[in-house]
Amino acid sequence: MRIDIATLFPDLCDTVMSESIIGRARRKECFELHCHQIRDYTLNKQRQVDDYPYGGGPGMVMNAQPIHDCCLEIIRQNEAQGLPRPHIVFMTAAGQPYTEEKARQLAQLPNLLLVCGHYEGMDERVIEELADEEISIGDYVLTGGELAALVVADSVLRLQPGVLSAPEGYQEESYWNGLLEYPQYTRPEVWQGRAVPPVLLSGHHANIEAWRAQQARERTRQRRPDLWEKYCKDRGETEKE
Ligand code: 6GU
Repeated sequence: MRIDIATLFPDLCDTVMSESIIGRARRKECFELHCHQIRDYTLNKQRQVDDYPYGGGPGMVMNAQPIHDCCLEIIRQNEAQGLPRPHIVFMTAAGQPYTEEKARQLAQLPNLLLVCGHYEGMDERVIEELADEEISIGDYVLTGGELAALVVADSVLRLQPGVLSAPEGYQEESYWNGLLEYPQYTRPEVWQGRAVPPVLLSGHHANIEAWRAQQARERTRQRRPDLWEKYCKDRGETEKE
């Protein structure tokens, strides 16, 4: 998979995507990631990327032109590599809420372009012109789309082959099956007077699996009644307890 990020902070995005699990997978070429400076596509002497909003009001609005020209160059680079025109996602607080289901959809694509703006917004016309969709990562306001784009890139790239060490690793995690994860423990067996649940030391794999499944359901019911209701509905209301 190839991901491109169009942003005013390409170095920030590049640094984040060069660390830890994603950074290692990038060096192994499990995927390709390119960060692009929108400011490089301005046509004015001051390299200004924003202007006052028509109709007045606080803050500035990003101009359509540099975003548009940056995206066209990225599309050209993708096509020169033999890839299709990338699926284009604009990161905006007004977008559709991001979920693991969406991550799994995006992970199937050969290429993806994430476009970051400021929270005051981008000129709506460049969104109309280019966006296949708008995504928000939650109901709170960020100063820019970069952290949101990095959340999307991380959650999509960890689903690519070779990125995680154990391919079954993510099957058991939160949101994969619609339940929260069961609690995990490692050495020592007793820490600060707290013992590991004895079943996990029993070596009885069927009992361990049953305990974990029960913990996952109980946690979801208590902590996330919204997820629990959906989980039960999806299973024909047979598992209410
Ligand atoms: Cl994608 N952008 C901004 N600026 N704020 C957000 C967001 C995106 N998602 C949640 N809040």
